Parts: sequence; structure tokens; C-alpha cells
Amino acid sequence: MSNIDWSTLSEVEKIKYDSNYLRGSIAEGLKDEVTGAIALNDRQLSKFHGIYQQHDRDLERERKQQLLEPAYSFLIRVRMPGGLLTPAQWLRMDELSEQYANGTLKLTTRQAFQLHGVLKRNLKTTIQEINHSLLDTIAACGDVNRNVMCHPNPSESVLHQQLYETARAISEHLAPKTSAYHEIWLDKKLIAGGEKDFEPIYGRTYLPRKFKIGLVLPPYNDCDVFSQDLGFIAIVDDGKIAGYNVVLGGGLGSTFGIRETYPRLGTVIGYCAPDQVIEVAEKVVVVQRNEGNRKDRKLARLKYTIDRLGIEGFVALLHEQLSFQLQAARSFQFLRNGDRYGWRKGPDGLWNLTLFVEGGRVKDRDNFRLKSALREIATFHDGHFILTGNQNLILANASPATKSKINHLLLIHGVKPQEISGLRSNSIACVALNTCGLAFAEAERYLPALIDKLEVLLNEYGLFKDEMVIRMTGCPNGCGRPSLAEIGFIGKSPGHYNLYLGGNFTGSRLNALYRENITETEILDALKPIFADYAANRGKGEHFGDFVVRKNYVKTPDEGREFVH
Ligand code: SRM
Ligand code: SF4
Repeated sequence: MSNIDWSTLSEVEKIKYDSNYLRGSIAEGLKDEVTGAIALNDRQLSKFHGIYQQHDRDLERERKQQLLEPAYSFLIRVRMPGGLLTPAQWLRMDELSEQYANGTLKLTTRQAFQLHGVLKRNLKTTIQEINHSLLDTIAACGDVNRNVMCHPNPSESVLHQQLYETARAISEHLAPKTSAYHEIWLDKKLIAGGEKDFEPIYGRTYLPRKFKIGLVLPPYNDCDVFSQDLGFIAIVDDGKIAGYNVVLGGGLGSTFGIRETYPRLGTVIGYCAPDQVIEVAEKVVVVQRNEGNRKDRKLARLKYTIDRLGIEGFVALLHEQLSFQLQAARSFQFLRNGDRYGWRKGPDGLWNLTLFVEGGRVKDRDNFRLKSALREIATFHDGHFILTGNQNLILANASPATKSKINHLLLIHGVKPQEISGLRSNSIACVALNTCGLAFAEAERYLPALIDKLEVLLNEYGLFKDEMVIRMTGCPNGCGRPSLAEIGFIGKSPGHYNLYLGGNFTGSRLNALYRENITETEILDALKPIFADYAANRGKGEHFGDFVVRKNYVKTPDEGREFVH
């Protein structure tokens, strides 16, 4: 019997504590054929296994009227550090999406896959198949370290491989060690009572909240390093990674009406050598495990721990854990975030094609048969598939012969290198409706149509090719990282959005609220005169986000705590 006073802790803490290292009653619940759902407590635990229970929100009302339970299904998130997978793995994921999910593959903002619409009766088989293809879903969600992101493009640096291997090593090191996943999903032998299980880093109640890590290689901030709980900025000397600046306490989620919640940019706290990265990652996790808020989940992320203790206070605790002192941070410069499209030849002579995937949704649409094209390409591609942190895809490390075959295949499936506006090519939309249970408004299903209308305005002012970062989410949780966008939208209610302006092109400034709770017509009316002003009065090379700040359309917050929802 524990003498823990549970009244001082959030409910989820007890669920984790009682779960026998993430087992709960998940295995039993899967066998219950009466409902398409799993037990309430298991919904929390299943996240650690990479699974979310959802229901089709488009069918909510109809099902209620018919006195039916909601149309339950599950989201499965596949963890892939650095977003890298083989063509064979792509093919398998494609097959599983057709066989057990809704026929689409979702490329996420954290370089992972999601399958949506998997029914309870197919969960186990789908997860087993994912594991057979040497991918897994453990720790894709839950109060643990999530998919580790890293700079995705081998053509931009010989150092991509080193960065990728570091991301993988961190991911392995921080993966939960419980055997619950293998027992429940892969039918591995049960450890009697689970008493031999042990989580050397996390302990029995894991972290107070989710934890995210990303690595970037300047001048590209393509993983939005300042949005990560823990970021590493590679510092290159003489063509080699000499070490990493350490960035702490980024996070973008907030809740309307709760002022104590806010997006926060990570703070650069120092520098470490490449062989110290794992220790830094582990010890930051340990300090957050010990100090994070376990009473109020809304205030449990690392960013709030840091603001409560003060950055110096947190770093002092970190240094108590580390076997070395961090050195002074080194200088670095970012030129942009987002991805760069088209074919690029890598330093190894191999070719890399970055493809824009709108909303990260891989599917066939009329004559634009992206999913079919990629399926065929996966049968002969001699390199890798790499998911970017911006919901896009890189067909990586292709030989010259494969490059021509890829071009041919894309063309016959209607995936033509088309003229995409600078706005669309820098767009991100979170999933939102119809699967996300937290969405107040559309995002993925609506942003493309809004961009169509904004493009008309941009064309009018000769701005069609100008790159601008635009991001939309269906709620303030921040899954599409909208608070870093030059033009950000956060859903308030169906058809209504808050409009934020003034993030910058390098992803290192929070934006600020410009208009609250507005409709599409109001959005277009609000942006039209600013586009006109920008076209007429911008400085040379001045990005849109910098322009709106210089012209006082908004005053961006100096720190997260000042962010107004
Ligand atoms: Fe997220 C919750 C989708 C990246 C902040 N996120 C959710 C859930 C699971 C809704 C839920 O809890 O029921 C969404 C599932 C929707 C669906 O139907 O698929 C969801 N998040 C996503 C994805 C798929 C968005 C996308 O369109 O790509 C991204 C999956 C990433 C991955 O592969 O792991 C995704 N989520 C993010 C990011 C961006 C990032 O990590 O770079 C953020 C902001 C950064 C951060 O964490 O601060 C983010 N998601 C959240 C939050 C707010 C956390 C907070 O601190 O307040 C929630 C809600 C929560 O945790 O309670 C959330
Ligand atoms: Fe859902 Fe909100 Fe995340 Fe969008 S931002 S996927 S609406 S939780």
C-alpha cells in the first residue's frame, strides 16, 4: 500500500501508478465485443502504446439520434525517429492503411505516420503488422518522450546521417522499458504480475506530461527547435558537428480562458559535446520527472516547470544531475523554417526529392493520385522515404536511374511539379475534424480552400511566389505550431478563428493576436489591406512577419507569459 496522498495529484497519476507499468485492463478490453470502445482508464494508458480512441465527429448527431454509441475507432501513431523508413516499410504502411484504416496515410508535424479509423477488433493485428515491418508505436504518445525529430534532408548536408543517428539513439535511450507493449500487442510471454518491470528513467508514474525533442542543423530550423521541450542546435566546425546548443522549455499548447497557459519558446541554456547529448536528454527528463506539476495537467509541461523555477533554477538542478557542466552557448543563425521543394543532389551524388503533401494527407484525389504513385515508387526506390516535420515527404537517396523512374511515375499519376504559391508551400494544418476530439473548428479540411482565396489576393498584389508561413489549427493545443506562423489561425468555433500575425520566417518569434473569432469573409477583409501595404512598402527581402511587426499591426510578446489567446 502506498501512502501517497492522491488528492494532491491529477487523476492520470493514479491511473499510471495503478497500471502495472502501462498494462491496465487494455488486454481484457480488446476482447470485449459489446462496445467499440475501451475502458476510460485504458484510454489514458493506450496513448503510451501509440493509440488514441476517437469517434467520427461528423456522425456524432446522427448516431445520438439513433441511440447508438459514437462511431468509435482508433488512431494509431507510428514512431519513427527522424521520419526515416525504407520503401518496404512505406509499402506495408500503405497496405495497412487500406486494409484496416480509412485508406489514407497522415504524415504528422513530428515526422511520424498516423492511421485513422482503425476499429477495435483490428487494433492488435494492425499493431502486430506494424511491428513485423520493424516499426513500432510505443511512446508515440503518452507522458513520455515522443518521436524524436531531426533535420530531414540528406541533400542539404553530409551531416544528416550523423544527426539522424543521434535522434535514433536518444529515442532508444528514452523509450519506456516496460514489457507491457510486447505482452499486449505482440503476445510475448507475460512477466508474472509484471513485478520485474522497472523504468530506470521514468519510474512508475512516468513523466507529468508529454515530452518532445528535436534536433536541427542551421541555417534550417525545419523542426521548429524553439517549440520543443528539449532542442539541440548542431554547431558545425570544419564540416563536422562539434557539439550542440541546448534549448529548453519550448511548447505551444494553451487553453482558451486559462491565462496561466501559454505557448513558450525554448531558451538556449548552453552547449554540449556530441557524446554528451544522451546524458543531457536523460537528465533534463529526470529533472522534469522530479519537478513537473503532477496536480494540474494543464500546467505540467516542462515550459511551466521552467517558468516556475526560473531558468537559472532549472539549470542548477540539471547541473546537479549532470556529470559535467554545460559550456557557454555558441552562435548560430537560422535562415528559415519549413521545407525546400524539388530535386536536390546530395553530397554523395544521390538525389532527394521533397514533395509538398497538403495537410500531410497521402491519398488519391481525382487525377492527383499521390498515394498510388508513392505505392509504385516504393516497389523500385533504392533509397529511403523521409517524413519532414512539416507534414511533407522526401524521396531520399535515389540513384540517377531511379530519379528518372520516379519522375515518370509521378507524371503518369498526375503529380506534376505544379506552381504552388509561396503561401501554400509553407502551410501546415492540423488534423482537427472529423477525427480530433478536441477540435472546435476545421483545419486540414478547410485551410486549402482558404488558401485558394488568399491566393487570389496575393496574385492581385504580385505576391503569389512570396514565401509566407501560414498555419491553422482547430483548437489552441498547437499541433500545427500556429503560434510560430507569420499568419496563424486557431479555431474558436465552427467557421470562426482567431487570427495571429507576426511570427517570423525562422520560427524564432511568437506571433500575436490580431483579430478574434472571425469568419472567412472577415479574414479576407483583414488580410487584404495588409497584403497591399506589404506589396507596396516592404523593405528589400523583408518577410511578411517582420513587416507586420515593423508596421505595428501587432506587438509580439517578449515571452510566452505575455501571449494573449
Ligand atoms: Fe497534437 C493532442 C494531433 C503535433 C500539441 N494532437 C493531440 C490529439 C492526439 C488529440 C487528443 O489528445 O485527443 C490530436 C489527434 C488528432 C487526430 O485525429 O489525428 C493531435 N498533434 C497531432 C498531429 C497529428 C497534428 C498533425 O496534423 O500533424 C501531430 C502529431 C505529432 C506526432 O507525430 O507525434 C501533433 N501536438 C503536436 C504539436 C507540434 C509538435 O509537436 O511539433 C504540438 C505543439 C507542441 C507542443 O507539444 O507544445 C501538439 N497535441 C498537442 C496538445 C497540447 C499539449 C499542451 O502542452 O498543452 C494536445 C492536447 C493534450 O496533450 O492534452 C494534443
Ligand atoms: Fe486537434 Fe487541436 Fe491538435 Fe488540431 S490542434 S489536432 S484540433 S488537438
